[in-house]
Order: sequence, then structure tokens, then C-alpha cells
Amino acid sequence: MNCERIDEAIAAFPIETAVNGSLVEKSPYGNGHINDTFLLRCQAPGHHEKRFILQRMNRHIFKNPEQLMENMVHVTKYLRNSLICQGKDPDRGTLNVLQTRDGADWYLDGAQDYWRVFPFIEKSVCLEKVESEKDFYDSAVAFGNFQKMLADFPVSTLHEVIPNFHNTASRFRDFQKAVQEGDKERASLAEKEIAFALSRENEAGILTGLLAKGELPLRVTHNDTKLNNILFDADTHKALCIIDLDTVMPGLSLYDFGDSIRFGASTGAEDEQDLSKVELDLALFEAFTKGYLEGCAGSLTEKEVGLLPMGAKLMAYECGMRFLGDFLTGDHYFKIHRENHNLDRARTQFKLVADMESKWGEMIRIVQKYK
Ligand code: ADP
Ligand code: GN1
Ligand code: MG
Repeated sequence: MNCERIDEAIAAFPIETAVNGSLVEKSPYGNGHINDTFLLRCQAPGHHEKRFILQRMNRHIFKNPEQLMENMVHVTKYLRNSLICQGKDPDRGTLNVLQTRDGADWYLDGAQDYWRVFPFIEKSVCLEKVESEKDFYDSAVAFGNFQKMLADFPVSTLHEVIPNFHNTASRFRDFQKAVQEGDKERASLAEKEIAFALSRENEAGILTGLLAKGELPLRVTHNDTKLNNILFDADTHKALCIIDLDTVMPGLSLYDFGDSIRFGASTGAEDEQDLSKVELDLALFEAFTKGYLEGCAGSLTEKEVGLLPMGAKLMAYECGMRFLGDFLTGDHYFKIHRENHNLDRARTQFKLVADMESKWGEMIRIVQKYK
């Protein structure tokens, strides 16, 4: 990670003054595919320590970082007030954006990169993989509750930071273009996967079509509801805080549900190479469905609830097309750590789609049980 301006960025924030101490560690942190994340550790006299998360935002992907930060500050302040009203701890229940020494919400460095800092939420854990059904259920309640807490947030005040982010029909067109214009040698490695994706064109627009007809509501959604975007309390293992708010935008609740399922209810990692290890775990699907509906507490319409399985399938399908499109066009979007990494990721997503198709009746039955 080439971050030569990191010291310049650190100096812009009141990190050391916050604890009257000195910075003793700055190291790469987390497993995100987009931004560069660092952990900062400050040591104060008397062994008191304070940690921060510093992030350099990906400017190739986030074309308007100032609008993005405006969304983030607006939403986190709103959540903070709601938590205070509910008598909960606003420093642990939501992300908080630390202002620069000049009172801004971000720092723009001399190379035109944007940086931001969050106080580290202590005594928390972040899971890359579901460890127990209960944790996954808790994460579902938290994501459902996030949806509910933002139900009255004025949607129209949010900027659409990435247009058509979860518009599977538009992602399908991008994918077709990637197949036409991408690397031919890579395409020959992925013939089967390309055919799989192209053959499902008629399903891509199902949810956005219903939105356009007014049959599904536009909501404030998170849009990146992977399990590793939630922090759990280290002692109680209760879900504590939803993080990674870059893509909070107007969207469909079904895609939030679906993203959690494709990531957390899979029996394999997102980049597992042995596809025999990848399938939809129906027990986890059930735990998440139950928790999400409880967390939403009646705020979803009957139509939304009935379409939850479609949200899961389309999200895995869309994500697979995004990974595969990126593989075909040279891996410029998602960070990769090995050869064919994005192809491996696409394969797991399409394996999940196929598995969901074979378990469709059971997925519907589970949703009916909790509606
Ligand atoms: P990315 O967009 O790269 O996924 P995230 O915002 O999800 O970045 O942060 C990466 C990781 O950093 C998270 O998975 C989590 O482990 C950790 N993290 C982020 N913010 C905080 C915070 N305020 N407190 C504690 N850990 C955090
Ligand atoms: C990216 O940054 P991260 O890893 O939380 C991506 C998501 C994908 C996800 C796949 C802004 O999320 O849309 O679903 O990778 N974020 C963006 O793991 O494109
Ligand atoms: Mg993340």
C-alpha cells in the first residue's frame, strides 16, 4: 500500500492532543476491498491508550468524496441523536467522524486524496466469518434495526454517491460491455461463468422494475451489509455498531438483506477456491431472516418480505457479475491479493446463485414462517 502522505494526513487530525500523548503505531488494518484503512495507536502518560481508524478514501471509485462525507456525517449525527433519545451509548452504537484541527470532516492531502478518522470503538470484535448462528441472528437484528432507525430520515437529502450502485439491470449492461471489451485470454478462462451470467438476463431487472412501478419503496439503505461491516461487543457478543457507511444511499431493503446473505450465509469464504465448500446454509438463512424481520419490526411491506429470497439471489448474481467484469477488464476496482482472485470471487457468487435456485422452495418456506 503506497501511502506516502499518511503522516501529512495524521498531522491534520487532533489525534495526539485528544489523549495528550504520542502516536506509537500506524499499521494497515481490516480486509476491505476499496479504501485503505489504518489503525492508529496513541499512548498517553500512565499507560492510557487511545486508538483511531484512519482511512484514505478510494478516489477512483468515490468520485465525489465531499458528498459522501456529507452523507456520512448527516447519518451518523442522526443515529447519534436517536441513540441518545433511547438512552444508549452514542460513542459505541454508531460511527463518529473526528473533525480535523481546522474543524472539517475530512482532510484533502497534497496529492488530492481524501482522508477521514473515526475514534476506534473499543472492546469490539469484527467477524470475517459467521462463528455461530446466534451471532448471525444478532447481526440481522442490527441491520434490520438500522433500517428501522433510518425509516424517517429524509431520503431525498442523501447524495447518490455511486449512481445505480445496486441496479442489477444496469450492472448486467456493464457486464456485457466488460465481456465485449475485456481481455480475450481472461474471457476464455471464464467461459462457463460468462455463460452463466448472460443466461440470467431476464432476472436482472426484477427488483428495480418493481421499484420503478412503485411496488417497492425507496428507503435509506446501507448497501454494503457484509458481516465484517458490523462490530460486536467483545464481552457480550451482541451486535454493537454498523460501520462502513460509504454507500448509505437511497436503495432497496432487499439488497441489504441479500448482501448479508450472500456473504454470511455462505458455507465458504467469498474467495474460496474449492467450490465444493460453497453453498447456502439454510439454517443461517433462517437465522438471518428471523433476525432481520424482528429488527425491521414491521417496517417492511408484505411485498418486500415476500421478495427476500429474490434479494439474496440477485445480490449474489450482481456481485458475481461485478467481480467477473473486473477480472475481464484488468482488476481495477476490487483489490486483489493473488492471480485470478476476482475470478475466484465471481465463481463463489455464481455457485451460491445456483445453490439458491435449487433451494428456492425452502427459502420461500422459511420467509413465510417469519413474515
Ligand atoms: P472498507 O471500506 O475498506 O471495508 P471499513 O470501514 O469496513 O473499510 O473498515 C475496515 C475495518 O476496520 C472494519 O472491518 C473493522 O474491523 C475496522 N473498523 C472500522 N471502523 C472502526 C471503528 N470505528 N472502530 C473499530 N474498528 C473499526
Ligand atoms: C466492496 O469495501 P468493502 O470491501 O466493504 C464493495 C461492495 C462489495 C464488496 C464485496 C464501494 O466492499 O459493493 O459488495 O466489496 N464496495 C464498493 O466484498 O464497491
Ligand atoms: Mg468494510
